[in-house]
Amino acid sequence: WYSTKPAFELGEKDTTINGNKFDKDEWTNVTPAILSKVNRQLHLQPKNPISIIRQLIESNFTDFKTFNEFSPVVSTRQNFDDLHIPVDHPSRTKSDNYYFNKETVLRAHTSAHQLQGLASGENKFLISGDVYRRDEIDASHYPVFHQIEGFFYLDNDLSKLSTELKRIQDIETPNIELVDDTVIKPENPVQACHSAEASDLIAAHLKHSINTMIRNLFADEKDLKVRWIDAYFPFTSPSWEVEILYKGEWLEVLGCGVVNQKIMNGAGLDNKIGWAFGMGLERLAMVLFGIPDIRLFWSQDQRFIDQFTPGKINKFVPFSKFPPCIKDISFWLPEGEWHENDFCELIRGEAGDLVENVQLIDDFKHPKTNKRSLCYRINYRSMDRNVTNEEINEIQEKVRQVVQDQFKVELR
Ligand code: FA5
Ligand code: MG
Repeated sequence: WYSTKPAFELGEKDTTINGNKFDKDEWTNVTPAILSKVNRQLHLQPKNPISIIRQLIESNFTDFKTFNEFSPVVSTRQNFDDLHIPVDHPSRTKSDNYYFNKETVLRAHTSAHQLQGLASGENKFLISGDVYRRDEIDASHYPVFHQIEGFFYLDNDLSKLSTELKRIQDIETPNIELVDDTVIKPENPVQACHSAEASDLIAAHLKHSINTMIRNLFADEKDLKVRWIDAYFPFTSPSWEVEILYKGEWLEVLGCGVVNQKIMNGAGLDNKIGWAFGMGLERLAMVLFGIPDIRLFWSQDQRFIDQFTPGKINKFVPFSKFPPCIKDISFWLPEGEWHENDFCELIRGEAGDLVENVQLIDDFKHPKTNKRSLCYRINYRSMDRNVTNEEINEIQEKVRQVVQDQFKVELR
């Protein structure tokens, strides 16, 4: 589709996104590269693997209401405060998030919409969407990815909880190797306001629901191993993460837990008890479709998109990659802190999707002056065409300029 107005505009004093204007302040750090992704909505493009996975998950959670069109532009209240994330929590920092201003941010997780889901009055719902985090650059990290949130609650009543647990346990599912040796411990406790029995029942319901979903999704994968580990989130307790063994490495796919009762009470649901999970769709899609690079999901190349069919999981057949262009940059650091995320972000600002990965290849401290020197290797490559050395040199020159200006480094 085409729109006559640009979806976003970065002005001197404010930023406009889909018709809404936000004043800039010292928190503003959204970039054109990131804002250009906001309307892509891969989770709603029927032939994109992200959307195919979303639908398969939705069909696994029968009777769950689905919300897939909440705007990714949210208040810091929605993204943090509503979830009882402490004011000084590191997940709030400017180096981890994309802020329009002090009060408005691109959501960093679908949990930002838990209260909206609760306000709908539904007791079982799923929320999917694009989420944004400033992060490193490589084959499995991209500043935009997709999550699906699950939320379920019930009367805090032991007999109702047991009946409901029994109901879902009676549904048959394929078998896979699944390890869960987590036990309740002081570092990952039952909430003081919950009885151990009720918390255990809702946790068993959560774990069974997630294990069933994973078993169904991965029914055709050979030798799949899944494990549960303890975790921490300010908005759940106890909390866990689920990991999948993929190509010899444990890949974290979701976080979950028993919902912080303050969230339930805040929504007027004092006599209910609930669970929630948040799962990354790219990680699942990479395993299930055999997609080697997270940037491929964004490819507009027909050789990518035409390989997929709604409702179906099939292995991706790689098409020839265009050659990379590799450039190094080294510099002496000034005094003070060095944030790699800010550096990566700056490169992305200049190179957009042409940057495939950024890797620290040398970290050297001068024995006499104590000055630290870093060397990064930047791998440039296009998903859809050949890049020329001239155009990459031009980008690299800009990167050098901006790195020098912004971080006051001394280029070598
Ligand atoms: C969260 O985002 C919590 N909101 C999840 C949650 C929801 C917990 C509800 C409890 C209750 P976390 O930051 O761990 O947690 O991210 C959840 C999942 O998103 C990860 O397990 C992973 O699958 C995916 N994910 C996180 N960061 C990235 C990334 N940079 N690239 C791709 N996927 C990612
Ligand atoms: Mg995590």
